[in-house]
Amino acid sequence: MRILLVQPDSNKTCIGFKRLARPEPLALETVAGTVPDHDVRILDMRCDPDLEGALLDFQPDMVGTTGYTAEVPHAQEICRTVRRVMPDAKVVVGGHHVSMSPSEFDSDDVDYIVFGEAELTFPHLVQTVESGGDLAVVPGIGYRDGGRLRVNPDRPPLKDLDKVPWPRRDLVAHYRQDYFFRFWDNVYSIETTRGCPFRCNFCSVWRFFGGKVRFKSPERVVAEMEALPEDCEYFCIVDDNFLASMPRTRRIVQLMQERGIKKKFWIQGRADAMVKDPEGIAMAARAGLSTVLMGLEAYREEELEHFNKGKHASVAVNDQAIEIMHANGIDIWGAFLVDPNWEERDFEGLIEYVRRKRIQFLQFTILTPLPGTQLYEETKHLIKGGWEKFDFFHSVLPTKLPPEKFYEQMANLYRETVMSFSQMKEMIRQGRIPRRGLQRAKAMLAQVTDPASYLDNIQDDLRERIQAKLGELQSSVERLQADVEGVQIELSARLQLHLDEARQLIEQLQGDVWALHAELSSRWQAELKGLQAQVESLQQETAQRLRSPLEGLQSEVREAMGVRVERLRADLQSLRTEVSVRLQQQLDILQGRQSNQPMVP
Ligand code: B12
Ligand SMILES: C[S@@+](CC[C@H](N)C(=O)[O-])C[C@H]1O[C@@H](n2cnc3c(N)ncnc32)[C@H](O)[C@@H]1O
Ligand code: SF4
Repeated sequence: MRILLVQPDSNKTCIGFKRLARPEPLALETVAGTVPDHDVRILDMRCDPDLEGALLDFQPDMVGTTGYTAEVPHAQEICRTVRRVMPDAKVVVGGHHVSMSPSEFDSDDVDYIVFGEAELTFPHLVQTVESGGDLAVVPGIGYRDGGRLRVNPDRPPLKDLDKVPWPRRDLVAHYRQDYFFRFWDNVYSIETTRGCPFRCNFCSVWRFFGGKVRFKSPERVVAEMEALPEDCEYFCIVDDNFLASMPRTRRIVQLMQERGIKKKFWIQGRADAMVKDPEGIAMAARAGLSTVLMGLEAYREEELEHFNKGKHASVAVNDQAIEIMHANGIDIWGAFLVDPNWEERDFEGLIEYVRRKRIQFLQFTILTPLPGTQLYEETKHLIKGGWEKFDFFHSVLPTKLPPEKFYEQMANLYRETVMSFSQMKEMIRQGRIPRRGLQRAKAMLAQVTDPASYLDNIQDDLRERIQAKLGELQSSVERLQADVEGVQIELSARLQLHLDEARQLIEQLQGDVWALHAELSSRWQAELKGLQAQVESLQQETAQRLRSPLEGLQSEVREAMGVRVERLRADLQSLRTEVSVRLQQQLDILQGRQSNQPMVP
């Protein structure tokens, strides 16, 4: 099978890390590693936006994409484009957001959803699709069945993380020069653990990976480090808490030193783990640990408690961890949460705290109800704004301060706590950060310290959402058109069928009519003959009946006529007689006169 995996472009309205970090797409590289017998390509739209070109060039049988919550609109757009350009290609979506909130991808543009980890589920899905097998028996997927999303039972997480395939870094080699992380270029990512046993109420990680931590063996981890290219001087360990087992951390850093791995690296780790084993941290520092992202979250005890960070978490523990970092020359990336309910004085308190603690790099994220978290369940009715706002730099919950004031405080928070330019120069001089990434850091800082960038983006954001909605509408219309065409085709087929049936019926009917007609006409013929005979006999009878009175009348008339004629004859005779008498008389008279007078004619 030809499989194209697509990394969505970063959200345009996203502020913050987009400018500072564009790591390799480790998730998709790992997904690609799960199907070694197939022809796989990765398109990273952060570097190359030409999805249509990639589709037409590669002609994939299947296209997979991924996305964090803020990337949902882009991932949806990818699915729509694939459906439009390559309607026969199967579309599959995986990753964090869809696993927590599949309804955004419950659409005709998506064929399959992979919930959670890909290692076992994706190859099973691909093999089932290729062989035309039964999707209902593939655990951990969702698929369309009769126009609806059907979700199969979950698949238990992979037990042995050493079975996670090596990421297919070769598939993104052509993008490598476009990847960066903070001040460093040519940065690689390595995953060594999954999951987290803690239950912070704002965090989706423990929900996604199951609430337990699983580890790759130190040997596997170090083998991955050793395989990184010579010219890579910095790598990131992407685990949520690399320090989850300090004995294992010690073993890894020890192996690194034994194998001569001399690279700087970045981790995320909990403060209480550092406090538990400061010597382990010192060993990690010697092995190249450069920066630790620590979830300090709050500068006030009651707030920290409210986040449910765990029984060993406290501001005092955070303070100790900060000291351990300073003592070992490890840079701190301090992550703090900003509550949308904050007022000016809450921001001021945080500024004062981080200045006092000399924290080099700061991350202030606005408390965001990510799908899958307890916070989401508690506040979902209050959420405003689209998914693209879930970048931790826009408040999706109503702020107590008016938005302008709130974002002014956000910008001020960064302005007041960010490292000065001269401090940065000093770090460069000490070799802690390279000079070439300075420009990127400055660009990001310029953005986060300007209140307008939080608000200005609202217009872009609106435009983007309108465009996304238009795209959705367009594809709904296209779907509708396709549906209508389908219905039309079906209807005309049915109509044809009905017409054929009707024609047959009519023909049958005509036959029946002819038969009936023939039967009737022969019956009528017979009846007519009978009728004619009846009429004739009636005529004869009538004639008969008419004849006798007529004959009587005739003789009466004849008789009467005879009498009249006789009378007339007699009258005529008598008239003749009278006339001849009178004539005789006249003649006699005339003759008498003539004998006395001369005759006149
Ligand atoms: C490391 C990391 C970072 C680093 C990246 C550094 C680096 N070099 O990689 C930095 C600091 C830059 C970062 C930034 C941000 N991050 Co981040 N990050 C992580 C972290 C810790 C690890 C990600 C990782 O690479 N995992 C390793 C890979 C292999 O695992 P995976 O991504 O889970 O992929 C597997 C499965 O999900 C699945 N899968 C994934 N995609 C697909 C696709 C298909 C088709 C299939 C079949 C399967 C599949 O298969 C994979 C293998 O099993 C995660 C938390 C976590 N543990 O996942 C947060 C996390 C992903 N980040 C998160 C966030 C929110 C952000 C930011 C928005 C925060 C911010 N303040 O700006 C930014 C966004 C950056 C951006 N997009 O522009 C959230 C996302 C939550 C969400 N629902 O949106 C997470 C989950 C942490 C959290 N809960 O807060 N991040
Ligand atoms: C992986 S954690 C930090 C490292 C480590 N796991 C810990 O707890 O100390 C990443 C950080 O991102 C921030 N973060 C995570 N989820 C968040 C959310 N829903 N809203 C805002 N910020 C969040 C928090 O500051 C959190 O500490
Ligand atoms: S914030 Fe850190 S410790 Fe808390 S659940 Fe998330 S990953 Fe675990």
